[in-house]
Amino acid sequence: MKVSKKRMLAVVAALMALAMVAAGCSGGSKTTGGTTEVKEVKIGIGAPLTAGAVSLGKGMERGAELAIEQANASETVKAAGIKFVGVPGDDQGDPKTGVTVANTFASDPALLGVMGHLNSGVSIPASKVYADKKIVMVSPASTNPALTQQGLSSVFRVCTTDAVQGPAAADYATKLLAKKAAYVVDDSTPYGEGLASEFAKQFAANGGTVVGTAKTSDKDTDFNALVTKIKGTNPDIIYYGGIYNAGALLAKQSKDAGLSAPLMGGDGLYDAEFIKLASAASAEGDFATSVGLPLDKLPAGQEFKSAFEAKYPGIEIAAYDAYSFDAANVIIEAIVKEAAANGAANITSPAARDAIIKNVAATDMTGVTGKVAFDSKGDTTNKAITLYTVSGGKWITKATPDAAVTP
Ligand code: ABU
Repeated sequence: MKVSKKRMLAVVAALMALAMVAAGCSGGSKTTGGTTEVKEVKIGIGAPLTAGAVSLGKGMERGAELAIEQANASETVKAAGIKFVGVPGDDQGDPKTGVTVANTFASDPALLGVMGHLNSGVSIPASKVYADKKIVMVSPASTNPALTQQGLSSVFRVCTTDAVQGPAAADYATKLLAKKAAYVVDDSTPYGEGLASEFAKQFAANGGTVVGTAKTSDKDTDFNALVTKIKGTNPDIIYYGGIYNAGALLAKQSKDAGLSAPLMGGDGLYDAEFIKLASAASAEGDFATSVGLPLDKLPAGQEFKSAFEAKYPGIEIAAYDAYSFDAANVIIEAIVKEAAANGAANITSPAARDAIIKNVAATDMTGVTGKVAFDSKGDTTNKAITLYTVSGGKWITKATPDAAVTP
């Protein structure tokens, strides 16, 4: 991926030049006895890697590692006297494990930023740990609004929130798909509850009827009793707030029971594993929204795909790989800018940590996912939501926000 990377590095190079003039110094690196010292800076990669939404979590790791590899190969980062190291932390999609991972990250003085986490239920408690240690956190994927409503200046996300995704899904359901009767289920996680509730409000506001609601668990595997209940209400769509692991089983069991209403959910369903777990036949015609635009609609999408395929041959790009690439680059850019201004040797100081957080807040970058910038709470200014559907065993784009969402 060269274009957006080039743009990012050009900005950093210009900032470095300005900073060097202002500081009257020769750059971020320090030369001792003819040897240039390189400061190792760590970026935590917090994601579910062995349990929970592993397919999405592994994608986050891939995206961040690609950004780190490209940064380390760039002359700008070398000149700043920095070498980045990605440190994976397996939160297993579990809030308690996530806090343990956060504390491990926070105990490392060389760790200055965290690209993560995936699950809002993990990101919210972990973000407090990072805030205490002035570690900047950029989530590529946690969409529950509460994450950025805590008043923590170190917390950011490059994905939009479920206050945008839920209503957008309801608009697609009512205005594009002409659905009138929704049965709304959530998995009792902060993500699932918030998303389902935002969907239900907007579905009703658009004139639809919520014919029933149910709460499940993200660990549930048997939905047969619920499916019988849903069948009795005759919905023309089932909305599920939750992740693909359980969502796929609900999709399968509802189709097995003869329900023709498609399942619709959010970005937590938008993964190839959903189709694999449900079976292509059961998932056919189901829907998921996800944040942003599809890669093929983004100017730097093809270049990202080429770089991705070169590093990870044969691996499919998942929903949050590109967002994780951009989130990691936001952190990298902020650190390089500070190293250029005040020297790599000081980069782990409390003052540098404050400056890195401020640099992230001021991000104005063209990433793979589009323009990357934050509002005063740390939320992205990119609020696009795309609708996908399963067709022939694959997710395909059904509608993008630039197309009119009208019947
Ligand atoms: N946004 C999908 C990932 C799950 C979450 O936000 O909790």
